[in-house]
Amino acid sequence: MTGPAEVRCMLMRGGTSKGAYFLAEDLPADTAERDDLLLRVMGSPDPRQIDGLGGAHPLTSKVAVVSASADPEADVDYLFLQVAVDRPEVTDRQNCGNILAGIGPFAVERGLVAPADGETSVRIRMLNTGELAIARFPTPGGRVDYTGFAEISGVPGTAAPVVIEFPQGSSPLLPTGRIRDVIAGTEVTCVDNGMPVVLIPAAALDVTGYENPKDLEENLALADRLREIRLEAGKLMGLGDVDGATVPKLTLLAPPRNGGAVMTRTFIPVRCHTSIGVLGAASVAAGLLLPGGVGEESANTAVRSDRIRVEHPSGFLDIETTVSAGTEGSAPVVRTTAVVRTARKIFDGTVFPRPAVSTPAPARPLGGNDGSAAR
Ligand code: NQM
Repeated sequence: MTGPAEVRCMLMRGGTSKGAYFLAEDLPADTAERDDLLLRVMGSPDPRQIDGLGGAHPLTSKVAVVSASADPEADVDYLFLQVAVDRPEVTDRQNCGNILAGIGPFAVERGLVAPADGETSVRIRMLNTGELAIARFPTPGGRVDYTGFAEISGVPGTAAPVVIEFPQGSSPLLPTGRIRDVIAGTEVTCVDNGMPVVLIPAAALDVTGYENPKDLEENLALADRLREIRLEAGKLMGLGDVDGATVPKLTLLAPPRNGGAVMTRTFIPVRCHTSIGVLGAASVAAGLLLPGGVGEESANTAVRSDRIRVEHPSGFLDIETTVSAGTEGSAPVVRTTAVVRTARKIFDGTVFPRPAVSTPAPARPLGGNDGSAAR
């Protein structure tokens, strides 16, 4: 596979993630060709991603593909692609609510959406799930203004707020049909409010839920238990064989420490998140709002209100969500979810992917001298 030698690309921070944003028309239409190109753009597979844009962690090895939408309910289509760091794999099996924060500004920057003078609202069809999101952000004088006073945990400083609303979705909130399941001997709640997540009381896995992410990642006994739960949960949640997949996520729950509703540690699904994903947090919040879930043992359910503060390793994320619990026999549904994020354009330009095939160099002495002068 060859593909283009250079591609127009914008590097953006979206929430607590960072990714390469592309117009769909700038990438190959063929999926295999596109994925091969993206691996070479990001520098995968390589644990350091030294020869590409990737930041050597799943949270900084992300791609957004954006185009004008043919759907009358949406302005743009957004496809999220997770580029694996140390495996040659690109997957569209999950969505990303953090990278989503950059989509509206990117759509304006690339001329897909005409900005208003003041604030612009962009309706985004998230192709990974088919659901809709509406993002609002400041555009004084018809230009995206990234500066402002919104603060989000996990990002230094402040920036302009991007307010994202998720109208009621269509996928079941409880994918197994039950508020609790026993999986691999552990009581869990499987929930999907935009991201499939398995909620697990940290204590059930012999950890506190307050450890730092690195220590949790190094706990091999924990990794084995999480893997066992994830593989079984994947089947019960209708996701099939999730070996090697990035979903479901696993969130350990512990009592809050800083006035929020719950403390979390989230595995995505092998590395431990340094904060928490947006849609992951939306699923945690919905799971806490439903009576009978495993959150009841660990969370402060007195803080059950429309705004749930989800604590995580680097601070907290506030999620506004309303859930109707479902009357006798009917399944619970989420009415709306909203969140504030920030985003920033880091660079806009041309990315030069690593060549498709590296040709072995002819053997010659160091220094570029082939020795012929000495002969
Ligand atoms: O849950 C990480 C992130 C995410 C996904 C992950 C996300 C979300 O923090 O909406 O944003 O769970 O892989 O970017």
